[in-house]
Amino acid sequence: MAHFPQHPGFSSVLRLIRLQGDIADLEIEGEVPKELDGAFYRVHPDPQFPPKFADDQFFNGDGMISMFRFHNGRIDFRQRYAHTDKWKLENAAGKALFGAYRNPLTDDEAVKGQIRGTANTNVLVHAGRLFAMKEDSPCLLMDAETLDTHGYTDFGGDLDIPTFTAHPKIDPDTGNFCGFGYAVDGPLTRAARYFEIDPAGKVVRQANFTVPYYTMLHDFGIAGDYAVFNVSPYSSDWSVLEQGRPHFYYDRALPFYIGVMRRDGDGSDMRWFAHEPSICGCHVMNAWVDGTKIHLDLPVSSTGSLPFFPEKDGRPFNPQEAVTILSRVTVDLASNTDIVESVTQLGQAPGEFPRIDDRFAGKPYRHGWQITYDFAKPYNGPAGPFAGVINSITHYDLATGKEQSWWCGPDSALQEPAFIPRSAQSAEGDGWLIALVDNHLTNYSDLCLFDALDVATGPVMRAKLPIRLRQGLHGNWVPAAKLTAAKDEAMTLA
Ligand code: V55
Ligand code: FE
Repeated sequence: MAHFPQHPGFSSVLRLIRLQGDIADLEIEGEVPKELDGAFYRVHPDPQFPPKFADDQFFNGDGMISMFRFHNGRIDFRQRYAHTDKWKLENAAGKALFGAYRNPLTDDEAVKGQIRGTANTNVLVHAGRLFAMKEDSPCLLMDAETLDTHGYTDFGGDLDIPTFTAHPKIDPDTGNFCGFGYAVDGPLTRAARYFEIDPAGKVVRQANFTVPYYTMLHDFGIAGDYAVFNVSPYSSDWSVLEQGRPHFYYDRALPFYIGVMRRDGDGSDMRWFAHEPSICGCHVMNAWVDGTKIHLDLPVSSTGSLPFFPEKDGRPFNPQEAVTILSRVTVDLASNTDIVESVTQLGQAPGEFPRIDDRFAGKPYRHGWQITYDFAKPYNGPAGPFAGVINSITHYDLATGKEQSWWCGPDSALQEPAFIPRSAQSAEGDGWLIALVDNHLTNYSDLCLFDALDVATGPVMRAKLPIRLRQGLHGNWVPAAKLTAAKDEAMTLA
């Protein structure tokens, strides 16, 4: 008999799903473009068992992976749990054994030393496998078609670090998976490693570096030959874990840093550019090289935007200061001071979950999209975390400065979009945007397609699910060529 916590983190809008299954040929409103052959994967946290602590964090839930397979003008849906080591151990015990988010001190004695990962943050196909990713643990490999779990990998022993990234960038020229791990010398350590994994699954580059202070190194950018990291003041220390407080606190006394290093080096060239007073960035839209300058485009706020991680000095969460605005942070490699050159506002509509046409990762680019928050719009659904403001999708034309938005209506909320090119050769931005729209009144989700350069018109197709998916994190579109080609040379499993 499962008794989940009776508070807004687990009930109402955030009620758990825990449903694994298949639906062949989803009901469609409009038309599924015939040429669309591939799959959209996304993930949400969905605790398998009632958590050990009633105040368990959203980020601590077990990863539930959804696949929408597009082919021949139809869409098939599949949903499975990522069978992490944690999921399997708890499944066998019939209850939660691991404790609080990123706090190994709260785990049952029986699971001490086991991999704590939940694979709940991002999913992407590379080298013929679905990578299910969480930044505190290694890469979990799953079957891209069946969603069966193979298990954690260290890439044939080549990647000997305990953590992986949930925000890789695929180099559009080499096809390399570019990523990093942080806290690689153990929890709360400043040691980090950059790496690249080629399209066959071989680790081809590794470079060690040290972050200026322990931080949530959640996302990064590639900019041509460089890797670019943003260090924002989410930090922690052992006293926090010993006292059972949330893993991260927001320390306004710490500077904001941009780190730049060559992707083909050993990390010893890493240069940190500081900015004070600090700002906070989380997800990266893109980065690119402009002569001696590097631009990193990302939504930033003047304090941390995650309300469940407290301010270190105890002050209450300030929603105004936490609003994130798309901005451009510029550093100059020719400068002889280690100071960020400028932070300029790029967008008007506040938002997060930035996306681009991924064929332009690390290059000069024109088009970006985000979920945006239109605070002026009404909301009819039940109250709760995330409810009411995750209500619009905005296209940012960075060449003209124009923005256009679509509001999902008073009953619904949005999940992170992804871009699908019309064809491999089509121009930047020519294609579709794909995103889940969750209706909080009917409790159904629609997977929607938009004309990516005309989002204001609204969905051109809706695939209708008979359930509402839980608010999720990240996902990606994978063209069929990558699903089938990769299968032939699937990497050696650990
Ligand atoms: C984030 C999300 C995480 C996590 C650390 O959005 C940072 C930021 C879903 O899990 O573990
Ligand atoms: Fe993220």
